Amino acid sequence: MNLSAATIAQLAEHLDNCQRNAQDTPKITDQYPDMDWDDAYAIQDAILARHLGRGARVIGLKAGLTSHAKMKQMGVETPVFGFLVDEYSVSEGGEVKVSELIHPKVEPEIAFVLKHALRGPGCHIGAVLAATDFVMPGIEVIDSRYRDFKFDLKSVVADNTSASRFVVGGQPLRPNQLDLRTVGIVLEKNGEPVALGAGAAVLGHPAAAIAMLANHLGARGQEIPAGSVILSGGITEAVAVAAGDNVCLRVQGMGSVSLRFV
Ligand code: OOG
Ligand code: MG
Repeated sequence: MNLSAATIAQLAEHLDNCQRNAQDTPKITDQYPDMDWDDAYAIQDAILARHLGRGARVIGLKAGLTSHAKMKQMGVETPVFGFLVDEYSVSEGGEVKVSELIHPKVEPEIAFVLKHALRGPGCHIGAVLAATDFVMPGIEVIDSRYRDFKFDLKSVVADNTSASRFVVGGQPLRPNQLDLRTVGIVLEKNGEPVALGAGAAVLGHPAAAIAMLANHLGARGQEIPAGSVILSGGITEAVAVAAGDNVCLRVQGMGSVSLRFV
């Protein structure tokens, strides 16, 4: 760790305020170039503590930058992990108010719901599938607090990996009812397909992203709790949205899930 406890607390407060006020900021590594990975996750943890202090509940976790399309779009090379709190959850077909966000984008994802906790190290796809109750379509709304969505990995980790809203829905399936590598997805905006892909775009198999998350948490003495929803990461590039947009994700054999921006 290269940052003092006071600096970590101050950066957490700053990013938390940016999110709450829908205001952007230059990426924090501009001012703190020595920030390391532990500092970045410590800032994310301090933001989580602020949410919990306001009465929020953690309802899930997310992996991000798990596909080449996303890594290329953002110019980075390593997956990152964040948390999902109750206020991020949008009901199926529900509304997202763009006035509460800075510059939202949507991502097509496969969501996992676990029946057993998962703990690394050594977690692999097989362990993930054994622990998975069901998978379902999910749309993540990301909203980097950084100006023009420009960041490096440490800045985006500190900013809880741009998490802001998500919706899950459609037809849940047991993991043995489909091949998550070949499952096809189409993301539509206002009825037009804007992105398409297949599950294997995420690390060869979306369950690999969940295994990486379990191994990441295991190294910090934590686990993925049973019952959590986990977003495995955008299969395609993220797509910018504006008020009035209707977004629908169709996943082969799993129906569709949608939300509206107002
Ligand atoms: C970081 C979060 C990326 C994903 O699914 O790849 C992410 C960002 O691109 O702002 O959630
Ligand atoms: Mg995502």
